[in-house]
Amino acid sequence: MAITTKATKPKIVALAGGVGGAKLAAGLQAALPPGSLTVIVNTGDDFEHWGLNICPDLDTVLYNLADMHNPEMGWGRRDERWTVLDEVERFGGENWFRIGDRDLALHLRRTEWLRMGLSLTEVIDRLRRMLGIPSTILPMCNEPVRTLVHTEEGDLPFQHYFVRRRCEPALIDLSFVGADSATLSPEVRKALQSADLIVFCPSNPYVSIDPILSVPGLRGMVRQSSAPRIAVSPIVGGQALKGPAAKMMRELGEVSSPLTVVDHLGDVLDGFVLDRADAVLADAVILHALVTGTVMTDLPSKERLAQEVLAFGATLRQSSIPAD
Ligand code: FO1
Repeated sequence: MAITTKATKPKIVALAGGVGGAKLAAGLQAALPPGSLTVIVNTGDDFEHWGLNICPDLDTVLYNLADMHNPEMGWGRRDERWTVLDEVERFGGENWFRIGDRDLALHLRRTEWLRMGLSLTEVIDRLRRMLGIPSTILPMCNEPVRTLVHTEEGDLPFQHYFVRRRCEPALIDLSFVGADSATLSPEVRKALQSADLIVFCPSNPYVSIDPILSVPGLRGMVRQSSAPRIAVSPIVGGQALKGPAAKMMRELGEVSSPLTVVDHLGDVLDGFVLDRADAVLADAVILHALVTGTVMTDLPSKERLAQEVLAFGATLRQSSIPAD
């Protein structure tokens, strides 16, 4: 089955977290027929702040798929204003985590709906419909799972490590608090069951992808899926394009290389996409490999990479069908 044209309606599932994940998700949405894409999003970064439920990775995907994102920061809204943040600061409130005025409106509504008893899946679906997004966006689970960063300076909740401490404390390990009690939502289960292709977006393997795979049953479903599973490297030329993935690899005693990502996720993958800057490593990838430009600077470059990933997926799908 071809999974590259807009004429058919394939079911593509993307696993995403962070800015790189949201960028490829936007490219996939642009490359596919409306309704073909489901993005399963990391919620390990979520926390409570100013009494509100904050879901940074879900919101980054929402804003990117609605083309409302701030392209400079990668997170938050375009044309943002910061009046409330300044006033909260005036009254002695915390200002290290910057919630803009427009972004605040989404946080107020989400928190209100969650307090009314809606699940996070229902809340995100309401928001994406209101934003006119044709793709399905699913939190990895409805229960709270919180990434706790074990550092040489002690344990830090994720946003305290990431934003407040700017990822400075050296990483020792990570845990996903609450993952043991999380469950696969019917929506995530159905999406994975019916997937024609599973794409691991170029997201940090430790703090964006691992929390998703920590939801009991999810890794097993990906592993047993008959759909090709492809990851796009978040490491280009030894560096993460954004975020602390390369620094984390070094602190964990690994080399900051796409091959480290392959080692880390290899058991759930069939194919791996490397940037041209890392072409010399392609032969060392133990999976099917595609070398192409993976740096996404605007919508055309996101869509072009998405099309290449979809075409790569189609070749893997064909090669897994036994010949008559
Ligand atoms: N990242 C920052 O580096 N500084 C911030 O003040 C900040 C605020 C923020 C507010 C809402 C939101 O949805 C995301 C925000 N982010 C901020 C991004 C976020 O911390 C990270 O991108 C993710 O958690 C990592 O994937």
